[in-house]
Amino acid sequence: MTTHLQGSLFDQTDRPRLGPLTGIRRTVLGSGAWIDVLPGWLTGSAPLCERLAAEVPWRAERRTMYDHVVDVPRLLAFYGADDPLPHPVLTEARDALGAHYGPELGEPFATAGLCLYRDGRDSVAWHGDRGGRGAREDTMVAILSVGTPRDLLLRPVGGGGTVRRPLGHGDLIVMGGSCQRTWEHCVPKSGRASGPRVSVQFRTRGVR
Ligand SMILES: O=C(O)CCC(=O)C(=O)O
Repeated sequence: MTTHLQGSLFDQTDRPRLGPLTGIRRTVLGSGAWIDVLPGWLTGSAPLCERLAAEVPWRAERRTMYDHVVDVPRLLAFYGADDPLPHPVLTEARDALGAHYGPELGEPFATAGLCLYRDGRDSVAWHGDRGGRGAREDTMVAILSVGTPRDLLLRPVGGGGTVRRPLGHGDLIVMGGSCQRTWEHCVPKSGRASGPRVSVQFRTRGVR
């Protein structure tokens, strides 16, 4: 049984629940960048995704491209360090990540950015999280994905092979080291994905 099939079966349980972080596996990407991946960290992802999609105060993202301001095809919400998160399991996730990565990261995860990909037509283009300190300093961005899996692609800035990770059903990925400066990532449109996916990105203070 593939990890993702297992993930989708455990996905339906009512109460979202986090597992231990002990099974997380690191892949060194190069140029000081790495990713840690833990499939199915959270069980009960499907009802959590439904609840977040329905209850979070989503807003459309607009971005200037050339001379035009255009809609980015996905919805967003941002929770600052002092804002209560929209579900207790997200607070639990942020704190568990902070405890696990604290010694290496040197500071806690503080903020949560949420993105709703309503269906396979929603996407985000190639970018690094280089707002604020992310432009100059190594950091970590931890992403918990619930709902229908979508591919997250990573490639080195300036060209090179692409790494593809399908993420949904409670999967965790942590992008670390220089990843936001020396690599970029995107979620391309998908003809296959039909259901919604919510991505929850935990970042340190001053990184966007
Ligand atoms: O959907 C994702 O997991 C990636 C989100 C992302 O790259 C971003 O919002 O910066």
